[in-house]
Amino acid sequence: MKGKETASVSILKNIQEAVQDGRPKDAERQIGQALEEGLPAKRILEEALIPAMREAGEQYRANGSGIPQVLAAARSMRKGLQLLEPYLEKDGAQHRAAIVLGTVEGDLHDVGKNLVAIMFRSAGFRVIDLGVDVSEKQFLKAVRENPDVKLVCISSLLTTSMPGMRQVVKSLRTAKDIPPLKIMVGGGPVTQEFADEIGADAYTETAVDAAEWARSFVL
Ligand code: B12
Repeated sequence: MKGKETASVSILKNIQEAVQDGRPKDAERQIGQALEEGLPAKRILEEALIPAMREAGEQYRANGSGIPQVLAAARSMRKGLQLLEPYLEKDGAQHRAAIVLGTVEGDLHDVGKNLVAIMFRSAGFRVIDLGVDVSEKQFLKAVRENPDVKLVCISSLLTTSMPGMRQVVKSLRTAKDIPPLKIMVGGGPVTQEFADEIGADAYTETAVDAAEWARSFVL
């Protein structure tokens, strides 16, 4: 039993390194092996993929690595998420409600948003992912076209795209033809104070907590 756990820890470490160093093919192979050996997808996500991206981010921030490395890590992360997604979704219940999700206008960061999408799908929500660089108009259009939307999730990784987030919240709150819905915000520079200030219903630091919150507060 102890030997098996040691092997799991070692394969998780290998996956983390492959993602962090931007080796998507290697990451893919290792994740396939881990799944075959029975490691739960959630554990691979939480103990290898998320720490890998966090570490790649730290290295970038400390200026130890350049944009090509960060992009290679983000690509490996995306590949890994694609592989895990069907396994994470299997654990989900039937659809609870729909959520609209997007990274706000001017912002192209999508790794965190994609994680939020996966966590919501695995919690049983139907996710309408609008992608990145999503304008206020696109958010409103998606809500109008999908009457079962109960929650709008907005991601921002840049301080310069945070005013756009404020604007989306304001429009969703004031548009006369949009019924009351919950709004959740998140991403690196976003804080609870900022969420309160712009009138969002919720902020959480991680994608895992976001889905937990929605499970409790959204039908
Ligand atoms: C990868 C990356 C990139 C990649 C993006 C690739 C991609 N497809 O996403 C590239 C190279 C393209 C890039 C470009 C830029 N980047 Co950049 N980038 C990063 C980096 C290194 C990692 C981000 C990441 O993926 N993190 C991993 C994920 C898992 O974490 P996360 O996104 O924070 O998400 C978690 C939570 O925040 C939360 N969450 C996220 N969204 C949401 C939404 C909701 C509703 C909820 C509840 C929760 C939630 O859940 C996730 C995990 O549980 C960060 C540094 C860092 N440490 O964050 C800089 C960083 C975000 N970038 C930065 C900058 C400045 C830029 C550029 C302007 C650089 C430039 N001069 O060109 C451009 C902007 C391009 C644009 N218009 O968007 C700055 C932002 C500074 C600021 N506060 O404004 C950072 C912080 C780096 C730094 N320290 O300078 N970047």
